[in-house]
Amino acid sequence: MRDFRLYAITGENFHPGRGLVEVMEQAILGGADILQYRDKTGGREDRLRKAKELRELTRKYGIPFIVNDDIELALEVDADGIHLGQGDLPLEEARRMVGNKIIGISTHAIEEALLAQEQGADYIGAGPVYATQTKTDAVAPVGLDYIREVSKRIDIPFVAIGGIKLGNVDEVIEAGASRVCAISEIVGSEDPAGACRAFIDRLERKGRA
Ligand code: 3NM
Repeated sequence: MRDFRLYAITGENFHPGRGLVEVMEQAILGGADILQYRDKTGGREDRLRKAKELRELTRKYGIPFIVNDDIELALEVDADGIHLGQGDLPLEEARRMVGNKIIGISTHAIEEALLAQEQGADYIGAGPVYATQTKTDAVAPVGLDYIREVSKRIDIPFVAIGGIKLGNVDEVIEAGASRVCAISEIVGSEDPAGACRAFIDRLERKGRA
């Protein structure tokens, strides 16, 4: 898959009164270079409409579009990939369904990361690095040690996630992450484009250091 640096995920609770597409477009304009539609609430019609709108948006900007959990929806809108948690469909089964689309897997321990890699995941999420209010069923924070371990032992791309803010991202990068993901810090910002620019700036500065 094409590499990325800043992974933006939808979180509509964080921007009441502002449109989903408007906020996500701001994130893209600020430098987010992969986008995931994650929605644990909406009904089928609602989800389909939003997924189609985001598919159109990401095509316009030429960035990958990933759907969380719902393989059927991902196929219906021709998303570039699917993101699965540990409790979701087994990776091998998902691979049969999506062919060569991108498959990302959330991991919270090195055994899960190694297994996802072995089974052919295209990338993994590594987290939650810090406590997060965004994912209600998140496991306890795994901390920077997990990022250090994954960066040493895993060869496929990994993205750090969970409680990542502009105030702590430097240490996440220092621990070995070259890709980060944030929900609340991006879509909950008054200025999503500015938040993304600031994340990119940190990633670039650390990359050059
Ligand atoms: N997955 P925020 S943590 C969706 O650890 C998600 O797998 C996680 O939101 C994992 O940036 C998380 O607002 C929530 O903390 C991230």
